[in-house]
Amino acid sequence: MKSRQSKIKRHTLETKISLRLNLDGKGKSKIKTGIPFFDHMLTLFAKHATVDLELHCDGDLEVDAHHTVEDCGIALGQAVAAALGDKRGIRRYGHGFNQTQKLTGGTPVPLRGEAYVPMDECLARCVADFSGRSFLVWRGLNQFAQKKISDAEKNQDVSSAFRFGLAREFFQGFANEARCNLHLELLYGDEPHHIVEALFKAFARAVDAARRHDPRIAGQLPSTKGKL
Ligand SMILES: [Mn+2]
Repeated sequence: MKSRQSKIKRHTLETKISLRLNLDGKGKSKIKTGIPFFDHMLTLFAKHATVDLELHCDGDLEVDAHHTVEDCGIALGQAVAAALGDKRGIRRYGHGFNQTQKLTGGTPVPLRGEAYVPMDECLARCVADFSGRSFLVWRGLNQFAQKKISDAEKNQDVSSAFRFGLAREFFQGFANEARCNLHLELLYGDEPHHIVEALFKAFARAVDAARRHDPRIAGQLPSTKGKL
C-alpha cells in the first residue's frame, strides 16, 4: 500500500507555514516554529503517532505565540485530512480504552489504541474520530483556564502559557480542519510541562490508532453513511 502523504503551504499576514506529512512514516520530524517548547510537543507528536512531519513556521512572535500555535494546528489538521484522503479502510476511531481484537487469521492482537498517557503525576486521555465533523471537547483543565490565573502565573514559563490556553487553540484548529471529533481530558496532573506533554502524547496515540488500516475492511468506508 502506498504511503499517505500531504504537503501544505499556508501564508497569512500573521504566519507563514510549510508542512509535509507522511501519515505512514516512521516518527521522524524536523520542526521549527520559533517556540522551542512547541517544537518539543510537535516532535513528540510525530514520534508517538509514528508519522513523519516537517513543519516550518515563521510567525509573528513579536506579538505573542498565539497565531503561531493556532495556525500550526490548522495546518496540521489540513495535512491529516488531505493525507487520509477518502478514509477507505481506516479504523477511524482512536480508542480511549484497552481492547483486544481478532484480526485476519484469528490471532488476538492487542490494539495500540489505548490513548491514556501518563506523564509522572499526570494522566491524559484522548479519543478521536475522523468523522468528517469538527468538535473539540476539552475537559479537566478548567482550573487552568486563562480567566483564573494570577499575574504571577501569567509570567511563568512557556509550558504554563500552553497549559493556560495555547494548547486548546492548537487542538481547536486541528479539530476544525481535520474535521474530526477530538475529546481531550486531563484526568489529573499538576506540573505544566507534564500536563501539556501528556495531552500531546495522548493525541498522538489516538491519531496513530485512528489512521491505521484495518485489513478486514480494506477498501471500505468505516461508516454506514457511505461518506465520511
Ligand atoms: Mn518534555
